[in-house]
Amino acid sequence: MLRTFREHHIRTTEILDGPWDFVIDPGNRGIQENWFERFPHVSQSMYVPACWNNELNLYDYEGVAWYRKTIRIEETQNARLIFHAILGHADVFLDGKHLGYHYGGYTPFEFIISSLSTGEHELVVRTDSTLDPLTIPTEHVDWFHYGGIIRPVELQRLPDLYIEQLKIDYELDRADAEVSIQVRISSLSQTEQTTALTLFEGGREIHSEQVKVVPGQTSICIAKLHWKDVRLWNVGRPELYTIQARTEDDDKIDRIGFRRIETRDHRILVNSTPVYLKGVNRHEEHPEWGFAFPPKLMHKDLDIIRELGCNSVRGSHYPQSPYWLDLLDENGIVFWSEIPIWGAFLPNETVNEPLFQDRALTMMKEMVDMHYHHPSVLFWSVHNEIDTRTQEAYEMTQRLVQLVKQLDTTRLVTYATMRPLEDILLPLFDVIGINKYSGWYEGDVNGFKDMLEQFHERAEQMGAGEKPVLMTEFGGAGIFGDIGWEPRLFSEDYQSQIVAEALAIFRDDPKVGGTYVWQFADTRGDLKSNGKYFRDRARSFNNKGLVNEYRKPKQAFREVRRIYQSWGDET
Ligand code: ADA
Repeated sequence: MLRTFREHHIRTTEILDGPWDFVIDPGNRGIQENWFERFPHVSQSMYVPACWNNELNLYDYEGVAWYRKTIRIEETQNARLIFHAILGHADVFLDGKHLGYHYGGYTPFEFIISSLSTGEHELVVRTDSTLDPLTIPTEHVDWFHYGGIIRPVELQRLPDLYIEQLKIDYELDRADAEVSIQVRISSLSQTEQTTALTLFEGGREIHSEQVKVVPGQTSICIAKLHWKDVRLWNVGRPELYTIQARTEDDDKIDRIGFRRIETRDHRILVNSTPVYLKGVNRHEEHPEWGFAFPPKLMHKDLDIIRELGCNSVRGSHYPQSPYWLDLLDENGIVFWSEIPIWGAFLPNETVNEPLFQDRALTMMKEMVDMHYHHPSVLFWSVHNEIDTRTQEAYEMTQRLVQLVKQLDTTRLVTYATMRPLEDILLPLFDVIGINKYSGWYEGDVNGFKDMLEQFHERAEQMGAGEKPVLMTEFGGAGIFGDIGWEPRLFSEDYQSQIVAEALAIFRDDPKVGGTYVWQFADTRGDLKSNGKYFRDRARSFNNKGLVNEYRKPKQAFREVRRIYQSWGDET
């Protein structure tokens, strides 16, 4: 399931999930040997979506792998082929012909194929999950290096005039909204065509016009509407609006929520009400599924997060599934969305590389496009823990922030810094996220007090003293089941003690506007027996979860639940 609601009532779509033919290519011979035309004798099948590392004998495999699926077309049609997410590099071939290349991991890409003929077609995908110094993330990253087609593949049937995009914007004046609905209608026809375009809100017609589209071109229609007394989307009290654009042969449905986001007095305001953000960091990962996280488990994560008393989730560290965001929209939970620049060991030379920067900009744009309509998204985050002391970091960040501001003027732009006392980027952002591990990687939990005091002073000096500060990471590891008489390192007792103490310190600081415990659930780490990083990850897991990888609660879960449930949403 891609979404919690139907995106089309008229357009027919087929989900190509299920077993695909699969072969790994450790020697990278496939291109030379034309595997896209002659797929090698199949050794196994691989379920799509999935991460191959979860299958037998492929746990460690990082590199090139090929997928093949035969599709049957009953009647010649125009088609839109969407890959909702493939990790790393992806080359797509149809009947031996290269359709295109995409680099990324957590965002969709697509191909339009006009007049796909009746009969069988062979779809081949070459993927490469290799991480290197210029990939995002780079090779040194604190999560397991999965590979595969991790979200569904969709084949849609398009009429000659099809809806390429539905984009909804609005401006709020109290509860009145100036709504602008933009529909792009593209032509795959040889002749000029005309269609009626009708817009509906919750089934009620709100606009209609005739649209002419020149062969091979796109017509852009913009409807400006004034809506009085809209129901606002609030934290914990969500209200959603479903909008459908319909032509004679096609349609597209999306959902929005009306809310205004601001910052004032170190707080995030939603519809003029300050909200204290009670959050967790959530990887969309599970030991049996990797990053191909099934919707059923998203419901479970949601239940646990609600039980914790959270009103916010940080999507660490990459764009998460639209289905997950739909659930957050429906439950009035705030989301922080970020791209996978994970920088703790990121060299400056990398930050400077044009290829790295281009990839980052593309990822940012694709993420904003994908999640644009979700009211739960309040923050776009451009990176995590890069070396924020350098001019190189400043320049790259400036480019990223500028791009986000061009794409979306309504949300807050942010990042997570691990060097709050030396960081030169503070003035670039609307909101500052701080990652710190006092009581775990450094000193005593009380170190947070000192750090925050110095940070506020420094922020003031840099002209960033008014910005809200969120504690975006803090915590410690507790191995599930290790409970004793005393709080030892790696015990559940120690973990719960430092998390509780840290929360009390942050809540006492009026300049801190919210907290995100690292982390929601234990996640598989990137352990290499010959590697120098992450050697403290017992069981090969990052054990700082409030629940373990199978979502069983640790003592820290109970402690955070007690604390979060005792705090109100407002400040
Ligand atoms: C960092 C990082 C997280 C995780 C954490 C930890 O702050 O952003 O992804 O690696 O440290 O557990 O050390």
